[in-house]
Amino acid sequence: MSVEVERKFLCSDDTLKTLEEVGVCLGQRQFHDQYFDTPEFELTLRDLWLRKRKGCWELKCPTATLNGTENPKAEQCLAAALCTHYKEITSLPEIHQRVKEAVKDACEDIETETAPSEGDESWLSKMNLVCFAEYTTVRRSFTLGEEGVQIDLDQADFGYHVGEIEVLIPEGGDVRSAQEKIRNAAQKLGLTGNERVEGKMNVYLKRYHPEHYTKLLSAHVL
Ligand code: V4E
Repeated sequence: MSVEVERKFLCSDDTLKTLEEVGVCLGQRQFHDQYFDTPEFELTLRDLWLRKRKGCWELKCPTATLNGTENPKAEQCLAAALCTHYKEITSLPEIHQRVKEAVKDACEDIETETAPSEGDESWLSKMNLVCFAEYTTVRRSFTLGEEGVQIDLDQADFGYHVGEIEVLIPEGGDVRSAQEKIRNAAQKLGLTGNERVEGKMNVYLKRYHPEHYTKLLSAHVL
């Protein structure tokens, strides 16, 4: 299972120009995401993001926080503050198990529910899961030549675009070194902002489901 360490950024015309000059374009793809949760937001309030993308189920879960260096330098603290790290689970039995554990207080009779087979979606209604967000993204991907660093420029169909610098590491891998690679890539792109940039979901929820958004803000998930 891999852990995705990433930093989002707002891509100005200057950044795009730099990226096109120093980066290599890996191509463009389009995907439609549907995100699911219970009406009480039991998954997202636990920072669990269940989605269906291109017909496949994925669950993004937070990873354990770092013990790391005892006295991190200021730039390491900043790099960490600007980055997120999430585990991406793609095995349907494991997704089903994790979701079942998260919603079990609300659905007492799902204890004995067995793992679904591919294509069987009856587990969604049994766990009271409904789609709360869906959007299509056009993604252009680049590499800067630095090993393992990918830059994605996302254009969502609800009118928001955002960039991501991303490094994939194995679970238990070196998050600090991934953050360092991301910091170097950000420098190459001339990114100067020290603020966390909103992802597509933040903007989507704020705009279309403000009540859900407020709950996640209060719970410090977003
Ligand atoms: C993890 C998460 C959410 C799920 C969507 O994740 P995100 O990386 O924003 O979407 P996308 O389409 O780029 O997925 P990818 O293709 O990279 O796997 S929605 C909110 N979160 C948590 C979160 C957060 N708290 N802060 C920031 C800056 N991003 C995400």
